[in-house]
Amino acid sequence: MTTNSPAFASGQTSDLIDPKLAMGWMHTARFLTTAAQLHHLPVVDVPEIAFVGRSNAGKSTSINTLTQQKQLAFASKKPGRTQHINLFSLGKQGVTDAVLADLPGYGYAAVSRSDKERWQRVMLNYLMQRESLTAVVLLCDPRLGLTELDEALLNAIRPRVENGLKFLILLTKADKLTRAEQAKILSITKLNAGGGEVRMFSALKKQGVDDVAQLLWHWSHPEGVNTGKTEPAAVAPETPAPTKPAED
Ligand SMILES: Nc1nc2c(ncn2[C@@H]2O[C@H](COP(=O)(O)OP(=O)(O)OP(=O)(O)O)[C@@H](O)[C@H]2O)c(=O)[nH]1
Ligand SMILES: [Mg+2]
Repeated sequence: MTTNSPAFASGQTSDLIDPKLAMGWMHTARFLTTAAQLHHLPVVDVPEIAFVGRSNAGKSTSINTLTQQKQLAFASKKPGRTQHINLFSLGKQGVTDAVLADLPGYGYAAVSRSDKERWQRVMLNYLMQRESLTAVVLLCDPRLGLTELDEALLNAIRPRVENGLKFLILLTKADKLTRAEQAKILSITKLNAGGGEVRMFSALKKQGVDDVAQLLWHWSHPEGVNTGKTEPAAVAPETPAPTKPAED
């Protein structure tokens, strides 16, 4: 299993950013904009990392945990909470050097068929066409494993993965499993990950948080730790950005 990040590819741990710095970088996250459709999103020319997965898998919660902010993304016990693509900017001193995207979940039974189809279309368009998309984090509840829709998503992004799109399968809610169960599902998922990274994660126990922050930092800074350079902000909204997330 490899990533395209020099540090991860070479396995030289000295090349890795200090997890504290990676966490500090994640903490800079701020709301950028929200959109119901791909063509309403601003053009972004910094790396964009999308959080995708089944409804209720823990996408919004993991964004809040990674960014150490309680309510940046809307999380809820009720599945189907996120209904827009919500973008968050990352970068120190207000200089955006990456964007996180929180996407609505799929597979929520109580949604009407037409809504489901509309969302699957918006999501697939986003995953296949969004130019700034450089990495996908697929969240999966390990008690359910990779579902048919997760597999369909992995198939849809495969051509982009072959062209360098990175992906991470994040096994969420690790706190619901014993250590032995975690080890087992981790090794099974790694076998099926097809070139992607796999990590266990618990928002409740803060498990895997530093490690994922470090990975996302390296994915967003392929030039590495030593240069530390940040390009100027590169976000050009096509439409005026609303000041707060739409009700979702
Ligand atoms: N025990 C436990 N519960 C979690 C964890 N992460 C998320 N949850 C819970 O799972 C539920 C769903 O979390 P969300 O983050 O809203 O899930 P989502 O994937 O964004 O859902 P949609 O927006 O509907 O697609 C909430 O009740 C969270 O508190 C975790 O690590 N451990
Ligand atoms: Mg959500």
